[in-house]
Amino acid sequence: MTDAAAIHEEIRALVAERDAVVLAHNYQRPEVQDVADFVGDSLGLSRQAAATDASVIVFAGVHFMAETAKILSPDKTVLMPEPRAGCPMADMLTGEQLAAWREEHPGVPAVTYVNSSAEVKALSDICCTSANAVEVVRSLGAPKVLFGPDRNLAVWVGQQLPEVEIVAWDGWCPTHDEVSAEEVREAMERHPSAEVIVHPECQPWLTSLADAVLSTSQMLRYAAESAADEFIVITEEGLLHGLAKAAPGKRFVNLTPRMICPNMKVTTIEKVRDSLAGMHTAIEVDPGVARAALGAVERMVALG
Ligand code: CIZ
Ligand code: SF4
Repeated sequence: MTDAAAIHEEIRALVAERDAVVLAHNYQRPEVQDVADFVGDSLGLSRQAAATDASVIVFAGVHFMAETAKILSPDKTVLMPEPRAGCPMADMLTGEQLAAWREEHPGVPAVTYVNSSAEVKALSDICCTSANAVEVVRSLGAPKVLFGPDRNLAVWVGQQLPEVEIVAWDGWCPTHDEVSAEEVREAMERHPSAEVIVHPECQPWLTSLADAVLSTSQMLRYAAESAADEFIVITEEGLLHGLAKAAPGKRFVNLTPRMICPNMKVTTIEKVRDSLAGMHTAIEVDPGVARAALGAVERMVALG
């Protein structure tokens, strides 16, 4: 048995012993995805966290995702194998900043990307993910909305809904924002018949040349259903593992150098095992903040 297979066995035994469920994000290391009960995007994993009967949720992802699981399931123990896994974009908008921003725009609803802290969610009218941002903003029927923290997703949503004035916070994802035009041009020259699929956290020049702008869950579906058999995939490289499973036999080209979110890679199978064995690190959210944040998350989940 390989080392990885032995650790997988240890993890599965601990999962049963602890009455746990392991949730892994689409950007996690392949061997972490392979040991999880569910792999998905933050919306899908939030749904799993809300629906599970297990008493312990082990969250292989970044901090805001584990916090969202705790907000949805306050009575469960939510463990992060590597609690230092943060999201730099989420740190770009603080609760204090959002409160001040809202004061500058009285009466304007605030839509917050789930890539944000519990404090920020608690001060928001509704959350969204990259999979449902357009639908969420449309559902408000408002002529103007504040949208944070991702400026690129804000522009993308505004292009889909020209009737809504989107006021964007100036945050961004370092992994998706820093793709160079040269890399994309070279990949397109090397693979002229490939479809270009781009995540909406990328800059507008890049989403405007895409064949499709999609969240990770949408990319998995799209690749399986499209008539094309080759794709240039412009999102965090962890998704390539899921794409190969979702559309076997198709070819997926990542950019060089590869797009990697360092925070998504700090969780390893060894850390997943150790967190279950030692029951650490439990994520806590202040109950008052969690109650207020739950409203914004539930309004999003209720949209379907
Ligand atoms: O919503 C998510 O999980 C993220 C961060 C990306 C995506 O498109 O799925
Ligand atoms: Fe945050 Fe970007 Fe990493 Fe996602 S890929 S967790 S948005 S830094």
